[in-house]
Amino acid sequence: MPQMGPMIGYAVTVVIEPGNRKHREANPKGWQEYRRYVAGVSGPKIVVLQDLTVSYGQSQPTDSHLGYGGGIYNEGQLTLQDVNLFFNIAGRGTASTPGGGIFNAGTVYIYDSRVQYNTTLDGFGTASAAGGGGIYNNNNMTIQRSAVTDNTTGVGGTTADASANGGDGAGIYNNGILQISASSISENFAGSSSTSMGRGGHGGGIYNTASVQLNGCTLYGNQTGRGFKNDGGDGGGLYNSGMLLMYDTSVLRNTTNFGAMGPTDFGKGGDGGGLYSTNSASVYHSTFAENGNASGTPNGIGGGVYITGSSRFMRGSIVADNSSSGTSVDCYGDLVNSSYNLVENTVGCTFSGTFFGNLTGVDPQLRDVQLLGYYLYGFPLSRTSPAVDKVLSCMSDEDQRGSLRPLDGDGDGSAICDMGALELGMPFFIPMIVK
Ligand SMILES: [Ca+2]
Ligand SMILES: [Ca+2]
Ligand SMILES: [Ca+2]
Repeated sequence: MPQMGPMIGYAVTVVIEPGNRKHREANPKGWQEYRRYVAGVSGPKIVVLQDLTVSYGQSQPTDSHLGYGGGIYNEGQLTLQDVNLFFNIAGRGTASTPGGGIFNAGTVYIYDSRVQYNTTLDGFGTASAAGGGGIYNNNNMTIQRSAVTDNTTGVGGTTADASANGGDGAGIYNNGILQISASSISENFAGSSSTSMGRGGHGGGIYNTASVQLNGCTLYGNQTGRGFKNDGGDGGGLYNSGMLLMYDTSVLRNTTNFGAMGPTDFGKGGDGGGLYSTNSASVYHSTFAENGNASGTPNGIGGGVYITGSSRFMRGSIVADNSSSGTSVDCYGDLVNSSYNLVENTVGCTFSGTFFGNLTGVDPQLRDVQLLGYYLYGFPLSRTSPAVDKVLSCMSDEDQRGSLRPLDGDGDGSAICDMGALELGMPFFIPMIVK
């Protein structure tokens, strides 16, 4: 049996360590026994999983929890520490179910873990594929120092003339309260439509309907689904129809997908290569670069960000070097009370309300993309970048790497915050020695 902690009310703590060789030798069937044990205890549970790989799981619609969560289904309190969730599938037969790697209906803490190569099953008949290829959060979740990469959502059902969409949120589908820090959401691909009239899946990296906060993260190389007879999915990196709070985060090289080009079927290319937001978005000290959107009828708009809705606030951020098949290369929408940003191309993008210190029409001189840590990428600033030492009222005291802000990047003796996710360090002056 797994080692059990003390009983607290109806809660029980279970710690299993399959990475511990002695544990493996003594308990080769520990994981199966744990599953059977947890299933046999009624009521809420507090479970801690350490150093574990959950892989090649597949959930069944006939399970007690309707087949939600290919690898793990949680309705108690669960902590994942150094856990790999690999190659799990949510759904079986004709039922595509949410949460390829994990479905959360309780409280989950994920630390130093990897959620990779998970998927939701394709939709069947007139059904859409379910959301959350890697993770579906329906309640409370915290993710730190982890990677959610290479997950997919399924393709929409094949029955013609139905609205069977590709699954939304290939990396993460959030319908609860989600906080992510120092983590990477990268190279997740949302499902396309099949031969039906459905659209491609929205939100390659993250699809948010409720509340998501990102702090010091990377959204890299995610992609939405293609609409073969309808629209391509919106929001390559992140699709937000709820509340988004973003600090010190790099959103780079995400793309939307194609809409139908005719001659019989037409659909727009996906909008918002990096970010697509239609409700409340507050973005601080973040960088949106080298994202793009795809063509269709009409072409997609907002290569970097597409930002409309009730609240549209951005401060100390960079939106540059993006591309678009349509108009509004970097930014589409109206930014309200937004100051100290650099938007390189402002076609389709306006500032309203009270604003100051924005730079437009200039290149931020981003250096090549760099690996900053565990799956974390970002674009450092060049020494001569106009974004250095420009944010007079700083909203962040650490950059994406956790380096302190502000630093005196231009070496003039006063330390002021930079625009974007990465703060440039102080220049070194080598004294010239003449003999
Ligand atoms: Ca540029
Ligand atoms: Ca600085
Ligand atoms: Ca300075």
